[in-house]
Amino acid sequence: MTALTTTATSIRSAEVLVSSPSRNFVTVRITTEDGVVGLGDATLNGRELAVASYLRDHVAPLLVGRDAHRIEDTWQLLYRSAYWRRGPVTMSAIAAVDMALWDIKARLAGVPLYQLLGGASRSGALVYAHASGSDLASLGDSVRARLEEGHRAIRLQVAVPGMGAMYGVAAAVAGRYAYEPAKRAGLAVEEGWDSARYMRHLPGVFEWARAEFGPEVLLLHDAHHRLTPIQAARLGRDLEPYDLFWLEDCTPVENQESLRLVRRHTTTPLAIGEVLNSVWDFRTLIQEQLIDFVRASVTHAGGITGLRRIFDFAALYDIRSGSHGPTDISPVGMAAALHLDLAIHNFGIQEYMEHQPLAGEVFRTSYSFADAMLHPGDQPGLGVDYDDVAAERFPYEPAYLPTARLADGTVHDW
Ligand code: GCO
Ligand code: MG
Repeated sequence: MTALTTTATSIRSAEVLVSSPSRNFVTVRITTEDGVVGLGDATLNGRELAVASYLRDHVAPLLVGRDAHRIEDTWQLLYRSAYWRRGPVTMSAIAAVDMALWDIKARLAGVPLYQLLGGASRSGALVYAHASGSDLASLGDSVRARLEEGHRAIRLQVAVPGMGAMYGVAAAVAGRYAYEPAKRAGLAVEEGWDSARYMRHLPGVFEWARAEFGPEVLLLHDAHHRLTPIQAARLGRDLEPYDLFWLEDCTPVENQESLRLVRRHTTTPLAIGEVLNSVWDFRTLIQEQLIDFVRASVTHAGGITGLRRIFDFAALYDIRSGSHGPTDISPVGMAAALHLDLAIHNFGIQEYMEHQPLAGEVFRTSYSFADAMLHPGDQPGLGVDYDDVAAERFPYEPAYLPTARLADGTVHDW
C-alpha cells in the first residue's frame, strides 16, 4: 500500500479549525475528492493548540490521498507509526480523524452513524446533568431546575464551608446552568482544597438531598481525583446510605492498584477514566473489576474506534459505559458519543453539560433531549455541521484550568 490511487473517496484535504464560541474548540474537517465532509472533535481543554499543531503539522499531510473508507487502517497507522504512542495529545488527534472518517462513511451510506455501529440498542441515551451550589439552598434550586427540565440523573457538587472557590460549583445557578472551569482571563486562577473538611461535609449533603428529593432520582458526585486511597474508601462507605449512582474519580488515576483498597471497603459504585486515553490504560481497572463505569471520552480516547474497544473490553467484566461529556467535549464529540451510546449493549449513562447558545451558532447539531435521554438524531453521519462564517467571529482565546492548593500552599490534584 505505498502508491495511492486517487478515487472519489480519497481524502482531498484535512483542515484544523480552531474557534471559541463561548469556549475553545478544535475541530477537524476531512473532505473527500467528491466533496463529502466529515467532522471530528480534537478539543483538549487548556492545551488546545498542542493538538491543533499535532494535527496540522504532523497528521494532515499523512491523510491526503488516503481512502477515507479505511478507518481501522488509518487509526492503526496514526497510532503505530507515530512510535510515540498514547497520551492525551496523540489520542485526541487520532480521535478527531477517526470521528471524521466515521462521519464520512455514514454520510456516504446515507444513514445515521449508529446504524453502522450495529444499530440502536435503546430508544435514547440516559444522561446526567450537573447541579451545584454555594450552600444547600442554592444547590436545592439548582437540582429543582434540572428536574423541571426533565432530568432524572443529577451530579451534585457543593461548596465546602471555609474552603472558597472549588471545582464543580457554578458561580451563579439561576437560569441557564453555566459552569466553565477553564478561565479565559487571568491565567493563574487558584482554588483551595482541604480533604478533611470535604469528607466531613459531603455525606450530610447527600443525606439532605435524599430527604429532599426522594429515593428515585439518580445522584452522582465527582471527587475529581483528590483523595488518598484510604480517604476514598472512607468516603465511599460514608455515602453508602444515600445510594449514589456513582462516585467519580475518587483518587488520582495513575495508581490503579490503589482502587483495590477502595473496593475492599465500599459498595458505592465507582466511575473512573476521563483522563485515560486507551484500552491499555484501563487494563487493571477493568480486569480486576475495580470500577463499575468506564468514564472515558470519545475525544480523548482515540475516537469511536478507540472508545468502542474500551467499552467492549469492559463488557466482558460487566462494567458499563459512562461517557465523559462536559462542555469541553465539542458538539461534534457529543454527537459521536451519543451514536456509540445508542449502539453498544453495556451502556450506562452519558454526561451532558449543555453548551452555551453561542456554540450553537458554529455547530449545527441534530441531537435532541426528551424523557431524560438524548438521541443523536437521524441525519446521515454524525448529524453536525460547522459554520465557517460564524466561526470567524470567535477566534481562539487562551484559557487555562485552575490550580488547587492546600492551605499551606502545596499544589494539590485539581
Ligand atoms: C467531568 C469532568 C470535567 C473536567 C473537565 C476538564 O466530570 O465532567 O471532571 O468537569 O473537569 O473536563 O477539562
Ligand atoms: Mg469528572
